[in-house]
Amino acid sequence: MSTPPHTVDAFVEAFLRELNVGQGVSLARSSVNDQALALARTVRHHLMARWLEAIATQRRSPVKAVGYLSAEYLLGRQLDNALLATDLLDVVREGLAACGLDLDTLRDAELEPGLGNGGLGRLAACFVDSLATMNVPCIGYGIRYEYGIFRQTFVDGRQVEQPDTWLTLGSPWEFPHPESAQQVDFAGYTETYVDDDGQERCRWVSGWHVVGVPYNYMVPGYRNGRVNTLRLWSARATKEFDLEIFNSGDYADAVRARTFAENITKVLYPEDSTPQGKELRLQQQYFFVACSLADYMFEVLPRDFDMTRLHERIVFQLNDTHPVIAVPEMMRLLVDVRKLSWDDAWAVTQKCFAYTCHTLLPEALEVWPVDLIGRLLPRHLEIIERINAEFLAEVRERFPGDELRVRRMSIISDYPERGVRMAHLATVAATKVNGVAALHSELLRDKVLPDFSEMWPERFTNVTNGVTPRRFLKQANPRLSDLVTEAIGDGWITDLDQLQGLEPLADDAEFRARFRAVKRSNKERLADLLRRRDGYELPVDSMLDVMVKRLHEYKRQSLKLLHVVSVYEQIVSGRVDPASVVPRTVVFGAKAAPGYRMAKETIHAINCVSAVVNDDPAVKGVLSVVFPSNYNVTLAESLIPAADLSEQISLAGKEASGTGNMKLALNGALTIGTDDGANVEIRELVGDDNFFLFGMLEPEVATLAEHYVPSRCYEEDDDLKRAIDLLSSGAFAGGDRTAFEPLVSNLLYEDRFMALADYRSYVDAQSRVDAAYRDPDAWARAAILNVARCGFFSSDRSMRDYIDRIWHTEPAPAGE
Ligand code: OX2
Repeated sequence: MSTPPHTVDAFVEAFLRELNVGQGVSLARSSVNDQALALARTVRHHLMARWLEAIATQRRSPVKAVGYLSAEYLLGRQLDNALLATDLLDVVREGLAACGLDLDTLRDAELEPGLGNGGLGRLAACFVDSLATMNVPCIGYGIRYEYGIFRQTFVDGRQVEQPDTWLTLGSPWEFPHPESAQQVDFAGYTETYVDDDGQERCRWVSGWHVVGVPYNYMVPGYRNGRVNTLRLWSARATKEFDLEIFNSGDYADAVRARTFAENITKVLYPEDSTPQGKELRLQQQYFFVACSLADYMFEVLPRDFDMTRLHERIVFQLNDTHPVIAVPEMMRLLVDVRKLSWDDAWAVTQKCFAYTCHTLLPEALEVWPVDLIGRLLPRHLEIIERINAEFLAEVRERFPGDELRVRRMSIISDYPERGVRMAHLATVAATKVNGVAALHSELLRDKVLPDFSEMWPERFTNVTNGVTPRRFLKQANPRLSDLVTEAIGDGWITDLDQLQGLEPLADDAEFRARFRAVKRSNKERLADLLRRRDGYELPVDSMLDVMVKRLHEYKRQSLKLLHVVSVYEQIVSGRVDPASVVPRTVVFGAKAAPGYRMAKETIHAINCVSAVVNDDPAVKGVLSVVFPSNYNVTLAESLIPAADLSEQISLAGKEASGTGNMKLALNGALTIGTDDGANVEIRELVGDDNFFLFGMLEPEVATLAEHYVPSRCYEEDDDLKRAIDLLSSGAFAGGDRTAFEPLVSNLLYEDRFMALADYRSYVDAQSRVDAAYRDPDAWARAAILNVARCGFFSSDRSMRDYIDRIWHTEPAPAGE
């Protein structure tokens, strides 16, 4: 198979053929959706030959691959990415115009696959992009959720969730392979038997099973001809279910059984950072890792492969604890199915896994009840118990008499109920354990898993997160991209450190003027979008102050809201002359987990404040608050390039890394931030003069936590008191004094994430922001330096670090 020619004529011909033959419509009668599907199919032809080549090579070549195991991939739209990778943008635009069609309209018809919640899923998408661009063989394994992250709407300012029906209009980017389906067992019991060699062995007699059908997605490298694979699994009922339906007197019941099986991949759990203790979630986790391991070990590798050498061919990266059940599953496959000895199997398993932890919040470390695992995966529980017994024996040998330590480290906890601590299991099984930013890795080592790091210091490492410069600079910000390329060439697209070449231009007045013009035009583009999409009027002359991320108390959207209310209160009370205020537009973008009450209260409060502020002539032209609904990757791509100020205000020690912080800085926003997550590294790199630091440091947080009384902050700070009083007064809720009661009481009497303690420092830092923004040229200089110094945050660099510190894999150009 060959790649079609890169010409407008060839494109038009292929596109019309796809429309006629693929969609079965003429151009004249085609809908936008027909056109978008035909376009996607035409573009994917350009990747197909290389993809097939990469898949064939993978099976032939002895090069070690990465198996990225992630329950989430927040991919974003596929068309733009494919156009970028194939360099087809101009050809396609021209070809469509020749057919009387507009590329942007077709682009907007694509519903992004939102198969992730936030940072963790988007990180996985950036990583697979980088590995393809770096020619590293990788298969991304995950779940093809029928419904991705919910679509957020607002009704009376409150979040209402709608199902994300991303598959209904057709999904031209996926390739189902039912012939490669895998069977996945659940429940039942285990028994011992004597095998042909007279050996006593164990087997699992399952209670029910489903099949996993793989859907392949292309992961194109940037103009390097490589296309890796993302393999997402979808659950189907087995034939037996059909038979049951056929034989059953109770048809409805039998159909219900079928639905039950297919429910496994029905919906993404809309949680971020905290696990949902749901049986279905454990089923999802086991389902996708069982499919993935069997796929790689028995389909990709030759059938007779010597499994004691498995680690020479694959390393599975565990993206947080969600896929950790893969550890006992590999042991089961090696011991029960491939008949390796326990010790041989454990030796190879330990070399095949590495574990990334993405959190510090204790409640986010998954613990599955022993009863549940025993019921759903009885053989796995036995395997986990044996791994634990051998591990604890090792602990006792190393630290004799220290039974408290043994209890702390045990994979199986006793209290509050018997549970399997998945982070412990992962740490025991992995070659390496990494955190996702320097500070996070340090805290992970010293505070979350201190006993483990004492026992195995060499096992712990850091890899700071990164973001793909293809999607988040080249594609999302074409104007800045062009300006950068004109200045330093286009090598930065695959070697982001080259942005350093911009550094001297920060002192070039003409370059600064052009940089400012780019920002302004990005704001205009955003203003157009928000006008059409949400009916907002975005004042393009004001400072665009952006806080986009999942809604979580530790991220402290409420602190940002207090700042907004303070500014508003000072103006309407007459204490501050509006003419002296630097005009700002505050943009929020955030989804709350549907069951997370305080997060939803915060959304409601932001929307209520927004409605009043935007309508009040007293602050017109000075302060506005916009909160477009349904923040997702597509919206991020318009918002981030327009931002002036990036809000990264989590309580120190709580945000593992953050990646929005990197995207915003890379697009020339200055950060106002705490000393948390990757903010620490951003500040180190861009310099204190180009970053607005505020708030307690992590050790201060730890100390204050022992005696924190939030209401004291309220009593002692007049501005804070006025802001909270105004919030409680009903002024933002049509006179209803109870509207924000849960939020306000939470802040005053609990404030687990110490928003009130950091308020003064935060508003003072915001005054420094205002002062700096008054000099637009100096601001532009600082913004350019942010761009120039953020090359480190490329996910290509993250991948290099994983390769050097963890995987020890090599690039393998496709076709070799
Ligand atoms: C997120 C973390 O909260 C965020 O700090 C980090 O940047 C991102 O993962 C990627 O590493 N669920 N989501 C996260 O952690 C968990 C658990």
